[in-house]
Amino acid sequence: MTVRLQHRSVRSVALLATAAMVAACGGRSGAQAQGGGAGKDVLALMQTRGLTEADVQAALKTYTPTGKHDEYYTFASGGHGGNVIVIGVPSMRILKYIGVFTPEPWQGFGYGDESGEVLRQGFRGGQEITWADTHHPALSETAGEYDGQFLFINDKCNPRVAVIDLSDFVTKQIVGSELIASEHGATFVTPNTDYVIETSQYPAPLGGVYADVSEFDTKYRGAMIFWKFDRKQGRIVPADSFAIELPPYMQDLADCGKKVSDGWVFCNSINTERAYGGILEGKPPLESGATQNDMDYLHCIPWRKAEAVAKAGKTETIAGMRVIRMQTAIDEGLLAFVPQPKSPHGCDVTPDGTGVVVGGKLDTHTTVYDILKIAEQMEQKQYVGKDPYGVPILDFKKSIFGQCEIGLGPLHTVFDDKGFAYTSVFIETVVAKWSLKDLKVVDKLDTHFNIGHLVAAEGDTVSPDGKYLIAMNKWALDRFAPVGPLLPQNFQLVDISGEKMTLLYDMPLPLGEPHNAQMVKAGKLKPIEVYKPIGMNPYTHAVDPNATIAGKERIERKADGVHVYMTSVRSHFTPDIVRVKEGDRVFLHVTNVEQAKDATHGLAIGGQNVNVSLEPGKHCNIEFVANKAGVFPFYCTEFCSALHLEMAGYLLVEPK
Ligand code: K7E
Ligand code: CUA
Repeated sequence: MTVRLQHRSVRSVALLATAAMVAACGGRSGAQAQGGGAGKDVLALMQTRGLTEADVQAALKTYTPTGKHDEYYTFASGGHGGNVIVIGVPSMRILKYIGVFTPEPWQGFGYGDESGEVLRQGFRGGQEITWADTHHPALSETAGEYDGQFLFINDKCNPRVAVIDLSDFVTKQIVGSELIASEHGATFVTPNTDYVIETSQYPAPLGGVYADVSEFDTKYRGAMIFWKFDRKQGRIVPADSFAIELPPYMQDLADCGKKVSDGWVFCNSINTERAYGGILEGKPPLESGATQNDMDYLHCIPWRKAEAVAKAGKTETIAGMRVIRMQTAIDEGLLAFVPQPKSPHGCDVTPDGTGVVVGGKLDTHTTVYDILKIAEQMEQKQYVGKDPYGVPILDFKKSIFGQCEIGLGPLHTVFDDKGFAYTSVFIETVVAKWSLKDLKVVDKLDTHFNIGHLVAAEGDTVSPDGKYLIAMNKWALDRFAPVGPLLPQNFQLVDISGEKMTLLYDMPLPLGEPHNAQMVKAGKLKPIEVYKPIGMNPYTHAVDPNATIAGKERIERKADGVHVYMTSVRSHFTPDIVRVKEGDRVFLHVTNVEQAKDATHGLAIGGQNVNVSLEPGKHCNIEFVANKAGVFPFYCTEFCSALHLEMAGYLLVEPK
């Protein structure tokens, strides 16, 4: 297809291109003359490639020349990949995959060293689990602002929460509770990251016990877990965490209050009908059973009050978790409901903390709840009814600011710096921009195609940046070259700095449904360049007691097996010959004694499923049993120097 450019548009593009060239040349002498020529070249290029003026503008807004860094990091969940994808904005270049719940070979995550311990923390009931359905990453916050220190992410399928340290972009901890059997409303942090919220989705008997589904109403429950985060240690402390028992509805998404509503957490829900399927047992399918009611319930929880109740010991321990039972929560005023229209989804607190925006998958409105009105009614116990479990219900009309007529199937909402909200509208497949002041839609942008979440620059903090938004679309359909029936997802970068939203870039994401993301100013992160001092263990944040000092390499036979104290440096391992006997347990204590940036080695051993990454200064402890006699070459997996191929050695396993 050829694109014909209007004369006027051709001229303005030439001007645009020229201006861009001049700007890029930094006004050096001759730039003007060169710019003119380049403008003509750009025009020719545009015509050959069939690009419009808008295309060129979009390209100029996203193109990031070699050596230049991006303005924002986006941390996207890897969906079924069970990992996190780090993306630069506006270039949309992938910067890193972070192994989280899934082994990640490139990072040596889960292949022989202590990273395997982290993965094992996430096994449930002795069951090895090496995948996850990651949904909602959350950056740590200080006073409601991203502070660039930690990232949390959940696993919907096997309810777990992971802690990633952004000083080295490594997953340090996985916690999970068998209190609940699945989750969705995670991870969301309180404004100072005191707690990481994780809320169940599909009700089940608490604590992993059995009860037939016919006992759904009496034995099945939901729960919201408050994982206590210790920022100094950079770890969640399960012993200081607690949960609140909830009715067996499907709790969906949550968000924490901020500023005036600091101390509150909200969670929308679906299936207050308590349907549970049973197609072959003469019951309607779950989906139709769960959509009978016109209203479900927004859960309103004053978490600081709940924390005090937990501290006062008014809890019961189930599956190792301190649980505030539902009746206690009701008696102590920790839980109230406000009706929510038609299969609600999304739960997003406004930047000033006064409102919480909820969409509705089968609705045409977003509803803005007024948190202060909710708090006041709960304070004065002004209830209009009770649910079957005795949870008080507030009046819908008395609890809202109002509603915005937005389009069919509004889901999630993020915010900018000018008082606008941006809502993903699933059925209509658009981003709708609307004013928080008068609840009117001012612009809509088509997405390609079905949009799920969307993320804006610092768009869920107390001070959003505006500028950029990414629509995370679940269907790519015709956007990319075909790759078989399983298509990539499509991340669309949108410029939201002007009155009208403009689409800038399509980025295929070749992983399963990467649900949500966080976008943070790049300058807020201060990642380390090398591990210091030499011998640092990333999992203990200390020099490892087994760190090997250059010149002190050795092999020692001890009661528990053969300990090899090894160093790596360009371009050799010391020792490079390791002799053990068949059946020996082998401990490799390997320190990369380099301190030069990017002087990374890897250590892979044939036949042992051992593969670690040794960034400069890092120490790792590898453990395996040499249960097969033979000769096993080991080598460095990073092309670290001209003699990288020579960076190798032998593990000799002598027969018994
Ligand atoms: Cu956050 Cu994908 Cu709207 Cu989960 S959601 S399903
Ligand atoms: Cu070290 Cu290659």
